[in-house]
Amino acid sequence: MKKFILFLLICSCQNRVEPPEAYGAVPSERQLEWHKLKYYAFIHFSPNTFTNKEWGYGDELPEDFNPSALDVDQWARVVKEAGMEGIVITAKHHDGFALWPSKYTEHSIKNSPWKDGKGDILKDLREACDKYGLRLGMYLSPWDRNHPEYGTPEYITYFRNQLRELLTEYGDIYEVWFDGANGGDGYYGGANETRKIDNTTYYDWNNTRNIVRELQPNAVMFSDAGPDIRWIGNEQGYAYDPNWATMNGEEFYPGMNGINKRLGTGDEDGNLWIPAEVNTSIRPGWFYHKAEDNKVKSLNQLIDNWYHSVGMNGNFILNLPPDKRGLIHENDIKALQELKDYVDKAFSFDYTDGAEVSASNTRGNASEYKEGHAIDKDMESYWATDDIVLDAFLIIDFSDKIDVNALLLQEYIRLGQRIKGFSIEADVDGKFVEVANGITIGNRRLIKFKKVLTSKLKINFKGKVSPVISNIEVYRVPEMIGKPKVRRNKHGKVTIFSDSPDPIYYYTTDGSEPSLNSKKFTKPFVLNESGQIRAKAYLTSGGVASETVIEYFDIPRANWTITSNRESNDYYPIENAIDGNPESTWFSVKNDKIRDAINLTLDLGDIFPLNGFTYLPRQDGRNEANVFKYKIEVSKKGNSWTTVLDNKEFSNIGNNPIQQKVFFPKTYEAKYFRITCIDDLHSEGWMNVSELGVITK
Ligand code: FUL
Repeated sequence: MKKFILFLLICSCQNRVEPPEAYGAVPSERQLEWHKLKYYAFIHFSPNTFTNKEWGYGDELPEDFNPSALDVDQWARVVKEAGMEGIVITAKHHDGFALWPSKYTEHSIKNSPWKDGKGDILKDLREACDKYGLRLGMYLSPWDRNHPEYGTPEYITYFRNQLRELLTEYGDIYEVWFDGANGGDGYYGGANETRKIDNTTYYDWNNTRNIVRELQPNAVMFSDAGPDIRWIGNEQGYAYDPNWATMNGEEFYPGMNGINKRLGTGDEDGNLWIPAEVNTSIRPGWFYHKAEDNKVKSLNQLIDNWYHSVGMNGNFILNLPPDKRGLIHENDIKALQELKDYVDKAFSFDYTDGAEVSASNTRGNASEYKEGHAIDKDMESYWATDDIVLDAFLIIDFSDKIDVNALLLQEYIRLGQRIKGFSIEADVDGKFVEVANGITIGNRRLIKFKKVLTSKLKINFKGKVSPVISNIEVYRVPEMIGKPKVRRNKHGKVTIFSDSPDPIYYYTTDGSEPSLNSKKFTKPFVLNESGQIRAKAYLTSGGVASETVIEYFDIPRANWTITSNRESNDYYPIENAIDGNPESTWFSVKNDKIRDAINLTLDLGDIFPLNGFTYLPRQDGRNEANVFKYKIEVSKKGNSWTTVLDNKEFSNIGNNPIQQKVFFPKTYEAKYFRITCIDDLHSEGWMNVSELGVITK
């Protein structure tokens, strides 16, 4: 009998076709758990919420933190109802204020008026997360503008003590968020000075990370350089193709400059698995500002973020900043629900259900690797080819003709990220016609293409090694048309355009809602005064309308002249700063030896009542030469100058380079406006401006 069993065992071993070997770096079990998530919330809440700042200086008083109706149960309910799976909270942001009664500092809610200092937001949030079945993550800012010892070894002990509190007192933590920012100056216990640290050594990351491993072995650690998940390199919520989950991690450290683009793509064949988390805020800023109540991301925008995060080999962390009441604002809730409705509707019916699938090759002709596994919804089963077959295709046959316009592709990432190149073809009148293509897939890739009526889709894969596909889904998602862009050039000419395929545009200038009865945009027109343009795009093919875009243009710029005390870089003329085109930028020459701060002076051609200004830094994904510290002066005649603002900072302009809109404390009548760059972001002695404007209304 024993011999017979042995014989059977040998036979079955011989018949067994070995699975493909893993390729390159592969995810850890904790990363695989994280890859099962898609979408979760970020909460930015601190004294900044009350002082209207993005980066607190560290001198805010605990009394400043005084929410009138704080209700973390509301946060968790909103998050759950939005279809999100967890919450990462700024337990401590750069201002050093702790949202829990930390033993190690007085700069915490224990000295705030909220609940007479007896409350603990993290404890309440833990309970709320448990109630709604959400995960909880902690953001603990390494940079601390409040702590007197920041910059010395003592602060590292303090930082680690706080980390231990967060990881031992609040249950299971799924993610720890370490930010890379260090803007230099701060309160630092009253020192009011600049403290720069060496990002490569100061935090002794290996030992700091060990604390997380020891206390919360399942938690993933985020930073702009991993070790478990990485930043995507922008704060607009966009991953692009290619997006490799691999990186040569040792070449990076948190807070390293000039790596944003590389973080965006990852490193093909990088030796560590460090996939991307895609972050953005539902509003322009990370903290709540009343002035942004009407700037909540539109449904179109959020859908675009969805395809470029969840659909681009990343997870999506969307920030919902509680307001001064301590509640997630109604406008934010509305936008979240609209996105939820779209996602539920768009991906409710998968056309691979009931479809037949065939493949150009199946590994060893073995049933465990057959093509059916690519549509069986079991993420642990997969279709694989023989080792020597790197190019392969699948055909999905729906038997009837159907309208489709989106596809989900997933690699079996336990065996690495193997595919570099894919295309999708649809059978149109008996011939396969390409409808979309791309480079990387990874854990999850959603591809949206123009609607096609077809009974068969063919998906071609190009592997770096043999492809291994765990899942494919096919959808017909609602058609959308993106918001148009409205621009006015220096001479007052207004253009309306967009990236959408076949739009027509209608617009108004009187504040009314555009419709098919409004003026149709056919060619650029002139707007020679300040005014508002509202525009909407429509799909020519079928009535679908975009959301309305509202652009306000201040006084015309035709008579403006602009000068600087620093020469311009040859390729980036100074006129770029006022040409109305955010894609063109002025760069001064770079010279860190000249100690004079660089300035730009606008001659507005006439005297105007100035209430503020706008500054847009370069928009090309880099941040060198962005103005960080600045001074504003105005003048009536150009000989004597009045200082309006001095030594101010554009907080977070490195990571979130959106338009900075700054109001003056009062109105100044002036013909001349001057901005001086006291310090650029990396103190390299240069300056850039994509657009500079004044606010007269
Ligand atoms: C950045 C920080 O400086 C911002 O304030 C915000 O917390 C964002 C998520 O990360 O780098």
